[in-house]
Amino acid sequence: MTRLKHEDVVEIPTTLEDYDQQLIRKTGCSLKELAARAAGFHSNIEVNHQAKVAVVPMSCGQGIIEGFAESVAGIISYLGFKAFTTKSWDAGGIAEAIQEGAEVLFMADDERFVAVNVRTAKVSDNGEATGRGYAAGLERMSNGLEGKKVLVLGAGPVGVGAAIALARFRAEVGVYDIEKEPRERLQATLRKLGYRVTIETDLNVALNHYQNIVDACPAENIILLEHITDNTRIAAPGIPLGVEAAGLEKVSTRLLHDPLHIGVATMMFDVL
Ligand code: 2YG
Repeated sequence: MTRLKHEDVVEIPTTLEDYDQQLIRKTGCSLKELAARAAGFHSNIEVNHQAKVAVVPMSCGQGIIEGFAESVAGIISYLGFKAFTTKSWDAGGIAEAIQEGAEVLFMADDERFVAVNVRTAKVSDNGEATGRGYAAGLERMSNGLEGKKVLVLGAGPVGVGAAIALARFRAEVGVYDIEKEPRERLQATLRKLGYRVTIETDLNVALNHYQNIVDACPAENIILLEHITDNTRIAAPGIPLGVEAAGLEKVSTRLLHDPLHIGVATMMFDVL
């Protein structure tokens, strides 16, 4: 689980418009359209924008990340909802959120980042939602994934969320993880859902073989310039980015990567 830093989030609220324009150029979808699609909405006209959303800072564990709650609220407000960060933290913040009439609460400690709808009891987890949101982004960027091979790097919660969504898009899913156990667990999870997954045991061979990649692992400099072709498309929720600097120029228009946007937006539509 990567812990974001202040510098990862500090500029989010003031760069949302630019971010969205880039996302539209790459996927043909705005953040709102992509997240609604990932959450199973067919068009976002069914959306109740009246939902009041509270983001509650949590001081436990390694503590508050300055700017984190503000960035989460900024993304949710940008989607058209009424979002605010509570003045109090932890239990006081949860009480304040309820007293202010919030229907949805977002909060993150060091283990989980969740959205909960206090009226419907719907819950969305950032890891799974991020994987599903990025899979939807790759599907749009690729104009459909049916029959296409997609490599998932990293079999953690984000990779599992992505693999399930990719299988639902009828992609041919391969998974690589540096450890044997997580990739076999991912394969078993998908098998239970009726999907086949190919386990890749050699990263370099896999990266030379797949053109569509979901980079859901925290490793840096694993996707190299030599692995990138004119048809390579990368959805990279993993932090830090796994594409080496020399490869960025070549893949930039076919690369999705953000610290919070797609995951938070997908969580919001999940709990509506
Ligand atoms: O409330 C706060 O400010 C802190 N308790 C937030 C701590 C968040 C820790 N988790 C992470 O930084 C990431 N797992 C968040 C999601 C990253 C998505 N790619």
